[in-house]
Amino acid sequence: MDTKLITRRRAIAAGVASLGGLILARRPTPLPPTYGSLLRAGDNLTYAAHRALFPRGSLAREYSAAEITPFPAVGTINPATSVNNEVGDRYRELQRHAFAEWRLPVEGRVGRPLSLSLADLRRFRPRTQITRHTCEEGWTAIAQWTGVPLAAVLDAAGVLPSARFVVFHTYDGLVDCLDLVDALHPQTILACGMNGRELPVAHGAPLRLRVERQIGYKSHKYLRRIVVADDFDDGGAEGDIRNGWAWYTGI
Ligand SMILES: Nc1nc2c(c(=O)[nH]1)N[C@H]1C(S)=C(S)[C@@H](COP(=O)(O)O)O[C@H]1N2
Ligand SMILES: [Mo]
Repeated sequence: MDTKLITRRRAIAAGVASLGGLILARRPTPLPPTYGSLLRAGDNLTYAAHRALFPRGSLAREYSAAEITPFPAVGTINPATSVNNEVGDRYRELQRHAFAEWRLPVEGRVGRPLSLSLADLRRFRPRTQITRHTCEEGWTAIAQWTGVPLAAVLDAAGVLPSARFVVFHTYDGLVDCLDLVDALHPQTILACGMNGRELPVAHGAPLRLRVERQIGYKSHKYLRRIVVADDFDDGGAEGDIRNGWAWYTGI
């Protein structure tokens, strides 16, 4: 009888371990490297405090359709307009065919590497959320986003137990990552729809990330590739930290 009880408990534990449990069962996430930057050392303090103090699944505020505002598309350059650049050329080609040939590799430390078309992504159970985007430049805007929870895609790919980060590569050359707390957060979605329409190129077509528990620049546009990794990767000292962008900007 005891054995039966244990078996049942194990079975329940195994079921739960597929998503949220993924985090709890793991070693703590290592702090990102500082590359000798004082700024990054300070960010690490904020990061450690947020992770220690705040509940993991707590949701960012969601709004009603009546609260949707105009939404600027600033600061980013359509990757197709960058010339003499292989990735930009590829984006231009994909855009010409309405992203029919666009595929999103989900690879790295996963049991089942994926290569997802937009049609594949639409087969996942969708999530729609109306949230406020906060740009580090001082403006905010509210929009409705429709997409697939990143957690569902990661679950389909089967994240290996040693993995700690999810790395994003974009068609405008960005490399950045999230820890698993933010990657598996229910409001972290891969969005292909904005305000009830297809995501426009200016806002990151065909697919962008929405990370509602961080400042707007973590919501990467023009997604090209997702890599599940054991180790931290944000493009290194030559990446965005060089320009003063913090890795963790929890709100
Ligand atoms: N690939 C990519 N994603 C990006 C950026 C970028 O330059 N490249 N800029 C970020 C910043 S600073 C902001 S404020 C938002 C802007 O999103 P929007 O163009 O939809 O307003 O995208 C974020 N995602
Ligand atoms: Mo921004």
